[in-house]
Amino acid sequence: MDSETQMPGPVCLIENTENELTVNPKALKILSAITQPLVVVAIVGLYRTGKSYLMNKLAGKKKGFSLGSTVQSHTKGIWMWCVPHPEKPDHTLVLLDTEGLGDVEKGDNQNDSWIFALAVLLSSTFVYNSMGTINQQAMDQLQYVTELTNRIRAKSSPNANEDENSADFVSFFPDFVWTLRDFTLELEADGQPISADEYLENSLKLKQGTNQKDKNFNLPRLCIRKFFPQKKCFIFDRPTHRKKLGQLEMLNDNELDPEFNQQTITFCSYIFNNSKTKTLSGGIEVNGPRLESLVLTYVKAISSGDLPCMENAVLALAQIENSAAVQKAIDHYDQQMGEKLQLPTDTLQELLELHEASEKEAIKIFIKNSFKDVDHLHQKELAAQLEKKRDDFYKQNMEASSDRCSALLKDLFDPLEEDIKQGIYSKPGGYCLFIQKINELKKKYLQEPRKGIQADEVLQTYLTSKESVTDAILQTDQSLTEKEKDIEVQRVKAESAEAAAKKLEEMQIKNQQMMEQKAKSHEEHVKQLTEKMQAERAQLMAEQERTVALKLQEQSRLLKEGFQNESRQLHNEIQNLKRSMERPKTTCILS
Ligand SMILES: Nc1nc2c(ncn2[C@@H]2O[C@H](COP(=O)(O)OP(=O)(O)O)[C@@H](O)[C@H]2O)c(=O)[nH]1
Ligand SMILES: [Mg+2]
Repeated sequence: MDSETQMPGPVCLIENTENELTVNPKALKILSAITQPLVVVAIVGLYRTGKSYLMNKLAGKKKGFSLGSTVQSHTKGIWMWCVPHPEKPDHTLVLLDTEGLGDVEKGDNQNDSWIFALAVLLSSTFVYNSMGTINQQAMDQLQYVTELTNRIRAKSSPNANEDENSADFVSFFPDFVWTLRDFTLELEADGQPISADEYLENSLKLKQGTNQKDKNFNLPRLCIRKFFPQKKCFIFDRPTHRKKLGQLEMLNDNELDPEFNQQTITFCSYIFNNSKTKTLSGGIEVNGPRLESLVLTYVKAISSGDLPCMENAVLALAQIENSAAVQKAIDHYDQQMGEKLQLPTDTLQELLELHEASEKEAIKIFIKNSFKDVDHLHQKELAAQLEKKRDDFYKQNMEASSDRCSALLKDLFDPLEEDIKQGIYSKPGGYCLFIQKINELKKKYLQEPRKGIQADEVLQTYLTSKESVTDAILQTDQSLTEKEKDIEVQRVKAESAEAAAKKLEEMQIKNQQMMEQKAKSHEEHVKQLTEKMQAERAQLMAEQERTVALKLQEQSRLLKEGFQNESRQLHNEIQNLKRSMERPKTTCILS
């Protein structure tokens, strides 16, 4: 993180008032300046359970997120603090603290579940914090998790015959960490010591039974298991004597319970070393501007009464970045051509080769900077702009050549024209002298370098315009017989017909070259796009394989616990996923 984006303390990112969610532009501005990939850790849970205190530990600071807040005294919503990542160089750690999440049972604020959903959507590690043991009350608080399916959509248009299933979410849901504060139990099961993770695993076991009570018991557990296959649990002792808890911020580590200190260190080092970079479908790593766009898209959807949709958010992001990618590619093309092109070029080939090389680099830049370019619309836009630029250069090249040749002709032939006016050639033998002079000047003209592709054409046009003058000199030359004059007239005619045919042929060749170039451009676009699509497909397969593997684990666990129905449901999801992986890859059509 650059020094100018170093944040002295947290700012509110999303404000949660009674009726609406609003995004804080100041926080967005901070995000927009962070170019590094982000690791986003969000914490959620009931108020006054030590969330902010723990987040300050992750920030490595004693103070930051304010502690002991009551619901009234602080802006409710999501607070953000971006700090340099302590373990991953060139990464920024974004801490998201939620403020004022109420008691689920009171159900007094609709927006609380949106804050919960947003914390899930925006983070790469999602910390659920609660006091004491994992008892029914803690589970009940997790009602927000069971609501997630009604709060979030993964795809904008789920397959008609498949209900949206948890598999669609799982690949892009954050890893789940449960922190248990003031934990007083011994970690053991059947008299054997167990790890915190095993304790969590056991707490999430389902109950056999079909009555409402069992269903209520099972639902949040099943949801956590389905949504968050990647789970971790940390327990914490009470940090200090009850009386000192109020001034925890003032205390030095050596005044805290050593167990608690150790547990905090273990937790922080797990987060620093294992929390992943926030990544979107397609392996897109989230940096500051991208997180900014996600926040805006999600909050806008919620505010307008829609469900925030993960796929749409990625598409909205792609829209912004792909337009910028087209511009970046075009800028590069312009810069290359500006640097290397000197008009007029000697041949059309020279111009086209330069275009081809610059275009190739431009396409590369576009491909590198774009993603999810639906129907290749942006690439087509790039192709159209490059084609227009090539045609413009073609025209400019002709004009530059014409201008240069006309100026040259004027320099060379002006004295001759003056002589004609003076009547120098209007005498016996004058025609022969005139033709000699013309040939001499033509030779000089042809010897001049860098006349460009219009050299012949401009000369020919000039000579044609002088045909009547030539004829007049010929006819007035009394040293020639009528027969000789006739022969000469025929010769001049043949010469001009030959020149006209040559001009036509040259034009055809130019057209042919331009057509070939067009085909080559298309080929280059398709070639680079195909490579990218293959890479993207491999990425997608890897993501899906990861999901299938996690789902299979969960399925076998459910089976072991004797939950055939739930296991079958998961089995179906896995089959759907596998089927979708077999679908033939979309072909690359770019016209
Ligand atoms: N009992 C207990 N209190 C804590 C713990 N961590 C922080 N506190 C204190 O609990 C109060 C609320 O902490 P805070 O971090 O603001 O909780 P939040 O509302 O969940 O963010 C403060 O007075 C803290 O000093 C803990 O692990 N156990
Ligand atoms: Mg707090």
